[in-house]
Amino acid sequence: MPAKSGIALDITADPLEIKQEILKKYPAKVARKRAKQIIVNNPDDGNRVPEIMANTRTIPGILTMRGCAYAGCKGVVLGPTRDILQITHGPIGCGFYSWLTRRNQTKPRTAAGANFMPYAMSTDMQEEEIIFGGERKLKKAIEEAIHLFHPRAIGIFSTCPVGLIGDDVHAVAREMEEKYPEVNIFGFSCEGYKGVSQSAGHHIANNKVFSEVVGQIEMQKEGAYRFNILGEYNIGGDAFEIERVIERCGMTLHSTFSGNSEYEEFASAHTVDLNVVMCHRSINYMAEMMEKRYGIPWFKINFIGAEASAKSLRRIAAYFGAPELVEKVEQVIAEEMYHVEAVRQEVRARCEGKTAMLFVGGSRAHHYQELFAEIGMKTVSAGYEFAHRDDYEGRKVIPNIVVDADTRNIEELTVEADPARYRPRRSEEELRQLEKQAGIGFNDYVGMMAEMKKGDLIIDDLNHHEAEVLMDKYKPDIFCAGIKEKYVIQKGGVPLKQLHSYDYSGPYAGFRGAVNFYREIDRMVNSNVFRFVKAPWQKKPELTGSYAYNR
Ligand code: CFM
Repeated sequence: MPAKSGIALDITADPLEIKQEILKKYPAKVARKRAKQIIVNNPDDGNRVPEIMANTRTIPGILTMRGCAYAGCKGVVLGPTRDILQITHGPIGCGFYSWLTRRNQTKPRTAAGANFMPYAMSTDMQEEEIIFGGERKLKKAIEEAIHLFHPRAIGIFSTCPVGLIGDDVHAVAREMEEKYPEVNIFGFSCEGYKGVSQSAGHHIANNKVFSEVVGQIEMQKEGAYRFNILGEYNIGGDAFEIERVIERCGMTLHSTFSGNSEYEEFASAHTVDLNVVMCHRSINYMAEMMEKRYGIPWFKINFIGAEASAKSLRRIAAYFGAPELVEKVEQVIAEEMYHVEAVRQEVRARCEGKTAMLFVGGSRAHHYQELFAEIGMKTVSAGYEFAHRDDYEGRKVIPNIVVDADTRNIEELTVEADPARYRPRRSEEELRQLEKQAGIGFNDYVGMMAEMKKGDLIIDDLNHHEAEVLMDKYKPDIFCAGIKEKYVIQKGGVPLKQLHSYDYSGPYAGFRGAVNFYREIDRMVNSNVFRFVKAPWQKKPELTGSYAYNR
């Protein structure tokens, strides 16, 4: 494996050849499908990129990096909310393994503030419930939770067996809400098998939170510039850093969906004047629905990367338009950048020209390229686990995306303007003006591929075999993925940075986060330790096999 020398490697690998190398292991039918999901990037001046196949089923037998719909709903979108009491209706493993492994942090505003995140709550389904039904046990669990914790809201999350045996979590929620009208109780049909990945769970979560929570409370936080951030989950404390910067700028972050968030903030999120979207994949549905019902415009921002953070702050300030705000934001950026710059230059001197690969869920494979670029590192290959074509190619392709049976299974809500509360925050003309003057792309996301280079290899739903080929051919200086990949890659002599949980580190968002990230990557790519690693399979012969499928 890689003869790591500490000097930057020249990337002479031909991406088309690497693609062929990957495909040649597969049976013909599998190779045909994977060929559409492995694309050599070729953006043109008009941000047009080649088409990639995404959001389709993983071929059985392939070791995918993906998770399930339950993970996307309970773990990802609702998990970081501290005071919605969350009950996993299912066998104990689902609840336990989705409990805080993502390192989403939280901090109640007052010492008395509710925080249920230290608890993993589950109905602990047994054979008896599988055979005779689990609704009775679920009702008991809800009553027990209400008596012990007095929550304002309870979410019930369905796991695979719930769908298979036909427990009606929504009927249970309604019944229990009648009995306890002071508690908002809602269920999610987020059985793990829904859709093709956790992406389905995001959509299910968006729908329920929108229809059952948003708009329930009329509350406005103080401040003239009030907005929500959608799709920021406070992994490793990211949201704390973003909150710090926004507060310094004198703006009001009303709610974050859902890092460091509270029920009341979700319930009153419709009162703000702007939504900005960080993770497009997991929450673009919410942004669209809130615009349709309440008239709140949205645009995409990114707080990963110091430059990206500065750009995002400038756009938010431009949207509100007040000269004193614009000035204050510039002052904050200048002060923050002063500290970032010193570290960036120092780290860049050691990292310039090194190469990175990023294979993460649905946003980070794109966002983190910013941070690498800031220290002079090149991304040579990247892909998402479960994102859709719009996250790769930009939202302009949405009308051309073919809706298949798996997607059709996930409910698309019909949303209309609220007769009393719809209020366009800006006129059409003002929005067009802002697009022209501040470069804000309302309702848009250009996607990852347009911002990557020609010849970069883009791979959707990367698997184990493909990761090995990439390692072998590109010999990257760092590989970014998750815990399932970490030790295989590191045994191969390349450091792996977990971009889901951040390993034990963070925050990486905002300005202080950028400094943390530069330091961490510097430490990893310039460490000698990986040079001495010999993987077990390099010493002993490897067992190999081939697919029997279709032969
Ligand atoms: Fe969005 Fe996320 Fe991501 Fe995601 Fe995730 Fe995550 Fe992720 Mo792991 S919401 S799509 S479902 S940015 S948990 S905080 S790191 S795969 S790239």
